[in-house]
Amino acid sequence: MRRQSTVRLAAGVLALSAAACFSDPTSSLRGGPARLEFSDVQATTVGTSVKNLVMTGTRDTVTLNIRVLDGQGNALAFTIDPVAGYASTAPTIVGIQAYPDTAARTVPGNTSTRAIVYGLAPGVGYARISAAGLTDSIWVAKLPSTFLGTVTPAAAANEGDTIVVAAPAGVTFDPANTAATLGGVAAYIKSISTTKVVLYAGALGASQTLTLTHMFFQGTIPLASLSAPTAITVGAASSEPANDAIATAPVVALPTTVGSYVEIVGSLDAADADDIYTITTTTADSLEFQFLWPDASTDIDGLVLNAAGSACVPANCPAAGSADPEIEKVRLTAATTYKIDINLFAKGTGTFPMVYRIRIYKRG
Ligand SMILES: [Ca+2]
Ligand SMILES: [Ca+2]
Repeated sequence: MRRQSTVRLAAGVLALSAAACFSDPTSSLRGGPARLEFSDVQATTVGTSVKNLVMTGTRDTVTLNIRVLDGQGNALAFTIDPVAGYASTAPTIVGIQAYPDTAARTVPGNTSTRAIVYGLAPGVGYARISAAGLTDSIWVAKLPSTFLGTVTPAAAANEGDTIVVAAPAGVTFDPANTAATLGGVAAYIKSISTTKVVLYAGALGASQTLTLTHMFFQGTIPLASLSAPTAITVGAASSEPANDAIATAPVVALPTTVGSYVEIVGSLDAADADDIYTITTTTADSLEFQFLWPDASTDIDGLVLNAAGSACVPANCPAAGSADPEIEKVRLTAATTYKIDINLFAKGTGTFPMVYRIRIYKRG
């Protein structure tokens, strides 16, 4: 036992001696201010670079703890000018100021001080901090809380009208995923790009909120859902009530190139069970009529009729079944007028008035 203790002691002395023989290789880094350290910021990839990002908008202010470190990572005592020590590269978007409670601003020993970073308006900017002869910045993104793009028309539209939604600066749509609702009802999107959505006004009603989903801020920061600050009142289709009768049914121009289509959007309800449109051919065309609506429990029929509305073309009304959607392909005679009747045959459990689309394709 005695021998073992002696061996252990000898080994311990050796280890201590070995440590004392080498100097700390980082000792030259000790002492002078080398960098500023900020807490409560997130390293986030924006574009191709990694920057410090304070996501304000969900949290409008962020308390920032600032330390001055030497090259070895030791916290140094420092002071920071509560006015000159802080600046913003975008004062209308990003603000930064000394922590207002002077007693709580600095810890004993002056090794840490607090500031507040806040967002003022949607956009990006840098909050700049200067202390101990050093200056560093935090990239700040203030997220929008409402959709501040341009909506045309902004306040009133008729059913079936197109509404053009242009994204504001910094916001982009995701063409594969962005969806729109008007008054809580899914809106048909006619076309979409990263900067513009064209949709149809549907869902009759007053003061309806337009909400868009799946957008990005600054290209990479997801925005789940934003609503426009103004509401849109959707009135009856401009073709109503003329479209209730064969004789007064409004004229719809047919597509002129093979593969293209024209689209009609309207709605049906118990008090408005038929919408009728007039088409006139120039040449003998093979046309495909698609009658589309959003509720499988509702039975809507599509009828292609002769000019008098007295007979189906072709006979037996092939798009008047229980299918959803109803599709009819028919070759029409040149220079001839026809009527298209979309009819609410049986209401289901969907939302009424029920918004429908009729697409007329030129197939040959
Ligand atoms: Ca209607
Ligand atoms: Ca009608």
